[in-house]
Order: sequence, then structure tokens, then C-alpha cells
Amino acid sequence: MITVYSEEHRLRNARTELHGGQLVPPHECPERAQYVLDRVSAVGLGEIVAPTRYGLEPVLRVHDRGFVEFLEHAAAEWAAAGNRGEAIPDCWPARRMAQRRPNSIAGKLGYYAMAGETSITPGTWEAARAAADAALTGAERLQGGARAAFALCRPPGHHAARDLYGGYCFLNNAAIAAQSLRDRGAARVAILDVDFHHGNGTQDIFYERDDVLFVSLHGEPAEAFPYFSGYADETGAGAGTGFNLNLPLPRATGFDAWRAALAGGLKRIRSFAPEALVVSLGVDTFAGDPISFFRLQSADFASYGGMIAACRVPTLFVLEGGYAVAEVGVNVVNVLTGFEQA
Ligand code: OKP
Ligand code: ZN
Repeated sequence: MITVYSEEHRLRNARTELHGGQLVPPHECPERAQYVLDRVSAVGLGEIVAPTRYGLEPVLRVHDRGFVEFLEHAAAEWAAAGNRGEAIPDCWPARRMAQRRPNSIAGKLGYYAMAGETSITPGTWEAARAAADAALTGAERLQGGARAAFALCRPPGHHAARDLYGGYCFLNNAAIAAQSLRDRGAARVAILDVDFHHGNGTQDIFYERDDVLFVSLHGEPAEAFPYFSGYADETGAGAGTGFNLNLPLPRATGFDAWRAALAGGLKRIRSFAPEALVVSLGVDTFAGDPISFFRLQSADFASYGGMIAACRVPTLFVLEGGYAVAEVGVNVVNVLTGFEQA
């Protein structure tokens, strides 16, 4: 399968992540993409192509315009206000407070952030835009008849909602790709999110729709980020009722239980009869992941790649998380080769 990759991901190179009460080097770092790209080459997965530039129109199909303009200018506004560190929020519109957008950059950060660990830096916007273009390029290949494609996206996207960033995410690459597949004529698109964390942003974007099914396996939100989204009783609303399936799993979940949950998710996907499948592919389910609590081994990733292939639906893989940096390449590419060999 083809891999869509842009060097522009390197422009997302923050110095700081708020973690454990300290500003530490970010888990979501450029080396992650390098390990994945090196493994794609090492196994000869297929051609590596640069993304096409699609501009903002397909981004604005799922994101709010004011939010996108905020992302574009936030780092410069933060610096112009005299701040010396990287841009992080420290005040939010919490319960019973006004849900209004302030003018000052410090207020806008809180207004648009769903979490506070993620610094906005010069270059973040350019990298996020290139990642969205990679997902859109992969979607275009599917529509051109490809069985599968891999968008090597960095930064990731599944925590980004219509007008929220955070959890290392800015633009929702998988949602932008899924919407583009709908706009290119696919009647129904399914999104399968296998990242350890719940894809709250993707859920939010499609929550009231019956043309895009969202299925997610993740650490139970009472115990795991993003804490305020991902419960099993979040099943969709309005026309979308029944088109959102959350499968939260407990601490120390190993492959047997994880695979059983995946089988249930794939069953729901098959009954939906999608014309395209987008996989939010995070490998932070790995036993060695530093910020997660599942116990998958490297060989398990190849095994579940084959289960996804058995759906027989054109499939776009979009890279999300995975922070055991040296193992990220093997684990991601195991899913892709497991898919291709099935
Ligand atoms: C992004 B993706 C550690 C908490 C980390 C953010 C996690 C973002 C994961 N102090 N909070 O889903 O892999
Ligand atoms: Zn994750």
C-alpha cells in the first residue's frame, strides 16, 4: 500500500509538554514519524508519496472557521503578548461560566483547549495542515480504487473536535478524510479508532450523523485521558443515535480481551455496510507505552491488521498515537503488513 508522508511534520517540534506538574520534552515528538517511515522502507510496504495541498476548504467541512484561524495565529499572538514560554492555557470556561470567546490570546487558548498539556509553537499550524493534507491524499487514493492507503500523519488528530484542540491534536485528520470520502461520493463511511485513548474529537464531529459510524476501543475514561468522553452510554444523538459505539476496556487489558472487543466493533461496522473505512491507528495499546495501560505485544498488531482486512472495505489508515518511540515503527507497520497479508 502507499504511504503518504510530508517532511513538514518536523515543524511540530515543541520543547514542552505539561506532564506530572513539570514541563517535559513532549511524548509526541518528531522521532516517532522517523521510526515509522524507516520501518515502512525496511519492509518495502510500497511507494512513499508527498501529500497534495488541498487548502482549507476540506478542513472547514469539519472544523469551525474561528478555531482554524485561531490555530493559524496563536503562536504569533502569544509571542507578541510578551510570553516567553510556549503557548499553554491556564483558564477554562468551566461549569456555570460564560461560553464566550475572549479577545486576549490567553483567554482564547482556554476557550479552544480541551486539555492543557499541549503547547502551541511556531510551525505547529504548518505541520497540522500538512498532516490533514496527507490524510486527504490517502482518501483520494481510495476513491481512485486503491484497496488501502496509509497516511503517516503527525501531529495526530483524534482529540481535535469541531472547535477544540488538545491531547497533542490540532486538526482531526481522520475526520477530515472521512468527510472528504463522503463528499467524493461514498454513501457511508465507518471510522474505527484503535488508539488507546478515546477519540473524543471524532465522536463529537459525527455524533448527530447516521452517515458516518464511529467505533472506538479505549482505556475506560474513568481511569484514562480524555476522562470526560468515551463512556459506553455515549451512543449518538438525534439522527446519529446508534451510530457511535464506545468500547471502553479496563487497566491491564491484554490481547485476548482487546481482540474480542475489536471483533464486536468490526461486527457493527460490517452491519453498517460502509463504502470506506478510516482507521485511527494509534499503537499506544502496546505493553511498553509510557502513558497508557493496555498490554498488547508487537505480534498482536499484525494479528489485528488481518481482522480489519477481513471486512473487505477500502481502508485508509491514519496515524494517531504511540509513545514507546523506538517500537512505534514496528508496531504500526505490523498492522499494515498484517492487513496486506490477510
Ligand atoms: C494522544 B493520542 C500524560 C497525559 C497525557 C494527553 C494524552 C494524549 C494522547 N500526562 N494527556 O490519543 O495518542
Ligand atoms: Zn492515544
